[in-house]
Amino acid sequence: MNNASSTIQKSAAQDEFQSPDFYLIDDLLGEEHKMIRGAIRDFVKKEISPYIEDWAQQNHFPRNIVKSFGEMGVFGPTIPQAYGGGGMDAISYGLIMQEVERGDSGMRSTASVQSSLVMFPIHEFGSDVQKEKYLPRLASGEILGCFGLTEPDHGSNPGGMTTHFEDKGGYYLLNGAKMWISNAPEADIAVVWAKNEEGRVHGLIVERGMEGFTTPETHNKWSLRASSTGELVFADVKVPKENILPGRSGLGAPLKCLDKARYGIAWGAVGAAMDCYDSARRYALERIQFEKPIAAFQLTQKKLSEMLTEITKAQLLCWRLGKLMDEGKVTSAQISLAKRNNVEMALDIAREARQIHGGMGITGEYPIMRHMMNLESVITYEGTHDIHLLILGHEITGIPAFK
Ligand code: TGC
Ligand code: FAD
Repeated sequence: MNNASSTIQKSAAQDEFQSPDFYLIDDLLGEEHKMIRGAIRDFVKKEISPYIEDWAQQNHFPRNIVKSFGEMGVFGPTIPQAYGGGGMDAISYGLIMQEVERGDSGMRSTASVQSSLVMFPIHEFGSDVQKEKYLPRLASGEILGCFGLTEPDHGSNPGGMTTHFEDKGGYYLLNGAKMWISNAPEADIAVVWAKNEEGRVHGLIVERGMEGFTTPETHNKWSLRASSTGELVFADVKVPKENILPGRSGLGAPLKCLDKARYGIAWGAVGAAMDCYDSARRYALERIQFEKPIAAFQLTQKKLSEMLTEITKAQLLCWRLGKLMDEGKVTSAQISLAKRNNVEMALDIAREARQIHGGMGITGEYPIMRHMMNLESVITYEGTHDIHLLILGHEITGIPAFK
């Protein structure tokens, strides 16, 4: 495997992560699940943890990680093997997201966009030619994709989008702009959601190099600094007709992709929380104040006990959600509940872990502050915390309170 960090100095910190499993949830997993998780955990320890603080501090997206993720089977784990995917179940996909986000939410962003928001729509709604053309190269990491739904004036309300295309006979003419797009500045292709002349939403595959298509980078982020974020700008882009996704139109198409990605985030957030908890537990046992380890004080034990309780609940939620997904019974509202609960849980744990680390908690010597800042994006993207609450409110009452 390529060393993904040739230009960045290796950090001194050793990754000694040990995963909490208080309710023996491992007993609910198959041997293959544990093998996949172990392989990704080792990969993260060797290829992400030693470098991630420097990547984040330097606002550097390590492009080589894309190829490495492809080699490790991180891209498209649930896509059939015939298209280069892993042909795995939903629990395996979740465990991969958990381990990658344990390393960093920005790294998981790269992976979940490629798998759930680019490969999934091409596999689900694409033509056979599109599947053969793009999926194997996306799976191997030869090319990177991004997903353009959000616009400057339409975030929580993507149905209001103004990006549009006209049928010009031989091609579609695409105009508009997308904002806050993960992977955009580095992406080779973009799955873009735009309205036709009748106002119906369709997915189009736009390739880098098409005239009038640019991807300016978003600067000055305090969050997801190792992930590359940007805009997608379309100025009279001539998109070949064969690049429209023929299988489904309407807002439900991108929202179906979001279900997949939100599922992955529910697992990923557990990874970030476990890393914060593990670091806090170790620090509390080592740090001496008043001639005792701070772990000996009841207030520290309260923090650690509550962290472990919340992680255990979130682990069980993920496992059950994965089972429901594998059985084809999962609902969008169930996914919203898990995404919402687990990201808030991870953010709360990051904040408590920061307290346990005292002043050291604000430095890059420990992963806490990076996770905390990352999670501020995770709690906003893929549907904000409050939008997921309203999705649940809609499910409970039958009344949509969005508008
Ligand atoms: P609404 O009228 O409720 O629905 C429109 C159509 O969509 C259908 N639908 C779904 N279909 C599949 N899966 C779902 N989860 C669905 N939710 C709704 C619905 O049945 C309807 O179908 P039809 O056939 O009747 O037309 O839509 P609305 O406009 O009222 O909006 C509802 C709302 C607010 C929940 C939705 O717009 C929403 O989820 N907003 C949040 C936007 C969001 O999450 N954006 C994410 C952008 S991508 C991103 O953040 C990537 S970050 C990646 C990373 O770096 O990891
Ligand atoms: P707004 O929608 O303007 O919301 C602002 C506030 O108003 C929020 O608190 C929200 O909850 C609240 N609000 C809005 N509507 C209501 C309502 N009806 N009732 C109550 N409260 C409401 N998008 C993509 O398409 N692709 C990507 O790859 C992508 N990557 C991203 C990466 C990062 C780092 C970030 C930060 C965002 C990314 N996004 C992406 C965009 C993300 O999905 C949006 O930021 C998110 O959906 C919220 O939209 P907004 O930022 O415009 O906030």
